[in-house]
Amino acid sequence: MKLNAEILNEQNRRFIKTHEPEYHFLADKLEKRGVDIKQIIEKVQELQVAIPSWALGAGGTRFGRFSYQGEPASLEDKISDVGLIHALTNTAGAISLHIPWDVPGDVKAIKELAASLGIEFDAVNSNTFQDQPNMKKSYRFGSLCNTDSAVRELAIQHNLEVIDIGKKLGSKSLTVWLADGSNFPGQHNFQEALQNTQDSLQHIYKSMPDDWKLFVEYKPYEPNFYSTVIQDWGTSLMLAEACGDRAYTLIDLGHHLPNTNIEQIVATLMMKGKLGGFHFNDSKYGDDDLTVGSVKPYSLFLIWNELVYGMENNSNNPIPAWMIDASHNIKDPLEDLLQSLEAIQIAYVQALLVDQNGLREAQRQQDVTLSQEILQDAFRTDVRPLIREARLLSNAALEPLLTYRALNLRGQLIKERGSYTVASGL
Ligand SMILES: [Mn+2]
Repeated sequence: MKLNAEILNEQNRRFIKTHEPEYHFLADKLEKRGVDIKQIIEKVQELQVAIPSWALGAGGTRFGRFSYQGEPASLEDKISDVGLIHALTNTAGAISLHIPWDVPGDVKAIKELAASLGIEFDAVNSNTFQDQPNMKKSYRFGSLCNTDSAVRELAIQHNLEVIDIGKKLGSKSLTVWLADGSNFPGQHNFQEALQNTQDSLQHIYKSMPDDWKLFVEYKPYEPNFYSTVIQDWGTSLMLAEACGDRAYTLIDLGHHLPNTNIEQIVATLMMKGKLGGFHFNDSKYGDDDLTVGSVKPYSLFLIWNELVYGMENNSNNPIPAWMIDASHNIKDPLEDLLQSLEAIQIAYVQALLVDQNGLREAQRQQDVTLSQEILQDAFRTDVRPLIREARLLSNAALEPLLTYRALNLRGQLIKERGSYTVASGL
């Protein structure tokens, strides 16, 4: 199924009368303050967030999984779902594949399909957190950290295969997230596990093409509950530095202990030029993988504020590879992603509205109250008319979620794919 501009234009006509006065009111107000509206709209149009192939089916928990009807059963279906989201939002122009869940059969056909929908292949993700059929050794006690060199070798070879698949598709980066860790005190020799992991990552790094980046993701706990080998940003940064210039830390918003100051981690890594990848989601307690912005929108704004500051001031840091890493288990996955994309854009635009000069001056004057006011003024601005305008100018939907529902796109997917499909890997 494919959406064309004609269908979207027809839908947009329903909303244009409400949109226009709202947009002009906000644009006038901001322009009077010296905000360059055109530049902000261009930035919104440029922002592209990769959709991971595992977020297109309903996610599960360790207690069970409830399938969602019309789920994508193949890689082609997954790409076509991202195509729908991209057509509605003009913000999801990339897909991030999980190997071995999404090994492409016909590479040429897959590339053509993606190109026809304006979709690029972002970072490829390796999987050494579960055993695959007919494996000679098991990842039960870890992969890159394992005390058994044969298991480490297996995990390294898997990563090299993932790089090979990515090369064929046009990906330029590899994301490594390890489940490696221990469940009980005494299970691991911490130093040996870390050393093995560093040696393994260096091997993978040296095998990457010269124009590729390696993203090292961290997580404090789960699936192991006593220790994780790459538990925090400091460990990830240390490993990235041990690998080389093209190895970076990847922040996943859900991979922190409660109340961690994530915006400060963003600032620290960007100052060092080492923030390479970014996974969006939201959480209340742990790695909950909830819809972006659904629980802590002010935190998301403060994080974006540091991301914007870093993008403007740290030319040594590449523009991070953006991805949504959430997959909810009871919502329509596509509706969930539309909500997440909107939340990302809202926080981004609010951060762009922060009066940076005023804030620097207030900080120099040690005016704590004014500094807070400047941030909160941006956060309390309803920026949705600017985002709608950006979508309108990109021939996308003024109201992606309402349009998705009005066109009964889920109903059409169910008709096409049936009620009982299950996405690969889930
Ligand atoms: Mn992640």
